[in-house]
Amino acid sequence: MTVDSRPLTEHTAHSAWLHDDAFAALGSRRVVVAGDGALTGTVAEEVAAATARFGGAFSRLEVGDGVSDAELVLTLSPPLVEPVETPMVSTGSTGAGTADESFRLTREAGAVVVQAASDAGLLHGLFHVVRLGEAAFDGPDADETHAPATDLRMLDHWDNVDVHPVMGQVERGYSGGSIFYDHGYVHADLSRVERYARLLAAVGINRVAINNVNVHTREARLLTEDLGDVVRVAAVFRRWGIRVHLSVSFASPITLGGLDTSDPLDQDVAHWWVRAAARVWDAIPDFGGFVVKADSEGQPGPFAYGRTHADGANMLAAAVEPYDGLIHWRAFVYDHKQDWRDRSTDRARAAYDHFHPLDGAFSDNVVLQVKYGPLDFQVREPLSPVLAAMPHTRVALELQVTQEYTGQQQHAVYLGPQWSQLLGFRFWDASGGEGGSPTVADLATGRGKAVEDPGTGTWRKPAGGFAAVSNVGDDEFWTGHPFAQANLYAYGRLCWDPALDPGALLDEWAALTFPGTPSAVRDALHTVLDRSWETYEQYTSPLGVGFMVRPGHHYGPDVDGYEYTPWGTYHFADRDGIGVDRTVRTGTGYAGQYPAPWSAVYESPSTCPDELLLFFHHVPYTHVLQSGSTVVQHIYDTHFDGVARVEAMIGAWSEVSTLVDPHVSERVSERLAEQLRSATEWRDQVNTYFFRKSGIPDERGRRIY
Ligand code: GCV
Repeated sequence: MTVDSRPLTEHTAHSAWLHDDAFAALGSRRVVVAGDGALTGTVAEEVAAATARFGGAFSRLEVGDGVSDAELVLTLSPPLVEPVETPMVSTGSTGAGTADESFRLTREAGAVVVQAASDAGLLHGLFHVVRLGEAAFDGPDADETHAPATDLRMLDHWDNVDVHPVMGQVERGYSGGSIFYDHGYVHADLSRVERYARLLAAVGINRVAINNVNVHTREARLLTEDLGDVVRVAAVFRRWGIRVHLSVSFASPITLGGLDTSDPLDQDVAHWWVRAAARVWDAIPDFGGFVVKADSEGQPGPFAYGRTHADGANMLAAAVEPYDGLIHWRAFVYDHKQDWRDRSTDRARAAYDHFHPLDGAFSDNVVLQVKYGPLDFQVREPLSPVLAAMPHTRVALELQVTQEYTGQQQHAVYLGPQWSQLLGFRFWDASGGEGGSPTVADLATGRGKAVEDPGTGTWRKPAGGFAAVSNVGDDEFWTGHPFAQANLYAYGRLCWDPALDPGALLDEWAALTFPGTPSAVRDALHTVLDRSWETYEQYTSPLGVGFMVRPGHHYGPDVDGYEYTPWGTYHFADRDGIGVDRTVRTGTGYAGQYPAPWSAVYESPSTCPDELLLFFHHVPYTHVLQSGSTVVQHIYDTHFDGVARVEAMIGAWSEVSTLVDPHVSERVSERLAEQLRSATEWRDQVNTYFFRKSGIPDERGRRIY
């Protein structure tokens, strides 16, 4: 195809967490890079640039050459140091041809050796040293092995090649245009993609799907006649150890191949996919695989032919299997044309109802990609029960870095604490303690303890990994709100190690992004971001009930916006009460999709955690929460408090805003002002709505309209 010759952007992209000064410690040392492999070349280029900038010395040697006076050696095996007694931690390989990405760091009297079995591991080791800064060299003697929790650490882009008439260039994108596409073309200049790939490599991401899961006519052609563009993009990511995936339409044999069916059990259809896969891997030997959104929100799928989702996924899996390819099959399947009058249909039940019966039926190279909650990336939802209900299926946890329902990168909302909480959730233990049962992170990575469930027996899950929707665009700061960079950073780091502390990740991000800034700035960042997820929850929809957003674009409040629509996202507020009865006893039965003890905990309003009460129960406004407050008073209190907290965020930021780059400062201040306006709108609409519905005044007599 032809390429667009217009320049990508008129401005320079922000350095994000790869500020030049973040390389000062490494760049001022005598550094040796030893070994071959393409990514070792990338490591060498990084080191050469840093040492040139900061006055250090760089040499590139063969493995085994003498390195006597080096302060840092980055080398492929065979080892330059004695082997450790304990073997390198296994990554729990998930197949799909991913190299061992682990690395070993030893430090003796200030001399550091990073040693890896693969060049990918060496690249991760390099960025580990960058993150540590001076501490890499100053620390006590050490011998550590670092390995990712999972081989599958993926970002999905919902970018369209063509500008979609409603969703634009990037569906749910809040950061300008696409870094890949511009009005029907792939950018001629992919330098922005190269910078992005470098940023992703520095946080450990190793797979990227480059087009929207809603695959429109134009985007479908990436699989066939426009494959050359994918080849170009893949070449850029390859230099950074990242494999490219494509979202494909299940109807491709019809729309691209001219067949009259895409029935997964039809031989011609299967052959069409075999040939399509052969062409893709012939052009891109390290291609990752396909992502599929089927029978969901209008996307075609196997249901049209009376086939199951296992039939659909396995047919594609067979086509990509010879190349170690993967099929990421999304579990986001529900009826988006339901009748709001019908209270027995519950969208939250849908994924479990569709997929639980298929456990064990999927091929080994199918990864079922499950959104963290049963609805749709709300600020608060319970964990999807599908994660616990498929012992024999590889299940990936899907998160949303792009802030569709969490402030659209106008609001400062640091999602690290939310993800950390989700990853640490234990389906078989409600004590909140360390427990003997696996966490969600264990289920996604296939590591950790085996599950002991009376319903399903004892099992250890095969690894599925992580996927998330990217928040990046061609905006100067990549992410619209400069602080939204912290979300992308935290996502990558949590994929590598789900046990990392989100507060510590914020410090890491800030130190790399704003090196040398006074501690007052870091303190202000914590004041603004540490509790920002909770703050956003306070001034938006209450107690886990969700939505209440403006239909379509999903920004700002509209309490009844989705109440009488076919989308299945209702709050059922009337003059007496609010919430969705999802109990087994009187409701939709959704609570019964959880294993014990959570099925029982969620079933009763007296044990259901306050923050999820309205997700599981319809209760009177006077219902007393575990906190001691009534539901309606809780709504008033949290909404007033949420806005007060945004005011405090603005106060904290204004004290330090002159200490940071004026560019950043100006953008942050502008967004915080919008956050306050929007939070105030949320507060007033939500409080007024419930005051008018219930007739119950605020016990503190604050202004409600
Ligand atoms: C890509 C939500 C979003 C849609 C998105 C969908 C999905 O419904 O609003 O824009 O479509 O999720 O995850 O497929």
